[in-house]
Amino acid sequence: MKIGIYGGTFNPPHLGHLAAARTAIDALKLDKLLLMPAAIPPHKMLPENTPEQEHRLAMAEKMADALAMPNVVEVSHLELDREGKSYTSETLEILHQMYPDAQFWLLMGTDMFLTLHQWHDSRTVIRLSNICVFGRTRKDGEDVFAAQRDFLTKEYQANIVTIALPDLVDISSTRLRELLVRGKGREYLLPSIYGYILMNHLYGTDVTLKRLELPELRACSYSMIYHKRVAHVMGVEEEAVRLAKFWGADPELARHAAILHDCTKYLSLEEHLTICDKYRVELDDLERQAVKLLHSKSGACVAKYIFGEPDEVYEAIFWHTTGKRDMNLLDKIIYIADYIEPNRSFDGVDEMRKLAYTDLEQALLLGLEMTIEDMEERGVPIHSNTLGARECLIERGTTLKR
Ligand code: DGI
Ligand code: FE
Ligand code: FE
Repeated sequence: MKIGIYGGTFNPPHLGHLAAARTAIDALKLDKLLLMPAAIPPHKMLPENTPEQEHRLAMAEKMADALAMPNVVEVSHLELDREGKSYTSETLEILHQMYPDAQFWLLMGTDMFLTLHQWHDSRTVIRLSNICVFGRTRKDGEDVFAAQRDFLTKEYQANIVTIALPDLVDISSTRLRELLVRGKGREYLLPSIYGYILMNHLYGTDVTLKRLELPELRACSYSMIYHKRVAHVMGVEEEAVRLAKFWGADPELARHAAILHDCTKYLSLEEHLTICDKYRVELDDLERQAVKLLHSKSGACVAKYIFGEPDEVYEAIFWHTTGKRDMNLLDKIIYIADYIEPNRSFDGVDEMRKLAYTDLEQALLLGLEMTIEDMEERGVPIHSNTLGARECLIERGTTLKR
């Protein structure tokens, strides 16, 4: 088994780190890549505005999630959990005990590589691990590496591989932190990490979360969900705006509701209940037990009270999972967009897509019928608002020609 170790302060992790991780996995054919956020010892000079460890860890987790290789990429707490300064030699010794048969690859940039012989117990480091060096800019080629590589190979019997990063994102964390204070730097970050920084006001980013510009609003929303759901949310945004323009609803309200509609999807039951209690949302017994039903309620609260969205957006998110009697145009659009966005594929999706642009009520009814059928098959209790939404349409003469 080949294990890569990518250590750093990840303060914050940026697209350069992401590209390096991806390239290393490919080039070295790694079976596992450990992202290893370093502990910053208390006596060391901290860079300005360094966030709490907990935040650096959360950001590293987001980077791992965005690499979308859950069986390969892992965030290791090994160095954060140890007191004080962590020596790489010690980390490697621990890892060797954890994975006795593994072959290790330590990933590092040029600067680190050029001082490798001066590290604490560098002989142990080189004995226990192979070395993989990233070229940071195109000019760091062979000529810069060559002397150090020859030296380490002769003196320490090091095994060294150098890889050039394609389309290199040339940014350092130091420079990025300077940009962030001045309200810049978004283009160097994963949206989910940028959003996390904004929502937690890290690195001196002091923006109010009410009425954000769209890229910032999207980033915040994506920071609250897993990477695998982002495409769905983007699809709902696209579909909701298209439907709003087609049916004469406000496309910007539709867009905002779509961007935020699933933002609390991954909260725990407890977290949903805390939010709903705080904002005095009345819940019935079924809702109190069903996380699936709660994310629309808590999501609506987050949209309104954290991001300052207007009531129309609150309502559309609030009803997007069950629907209800007397849905307004925007409510219907968000419900349907969620069902038919371009990434969805299920039996009947094409029919529903066609109806969405010919008869909105029929599209809605079809969605409700499919949900009810599906719930019945799975033996899940159907919420009275779902049934009410269907009843209301039928009472008003909507029928499905199936
Ligand atoms: O959040 P999404 O996955 O994009 O979609 P959604 O908000 O429509 O949530 C779908 C989930 O909600 C799905 O697992 C079924 C569940 N759901 C929808 N209507 C009802 C329901 N669950 C219960 N118990 N009762 C309902 O009436
Ligand atoms: Fe949802
Ligand atoms: Fe959704």
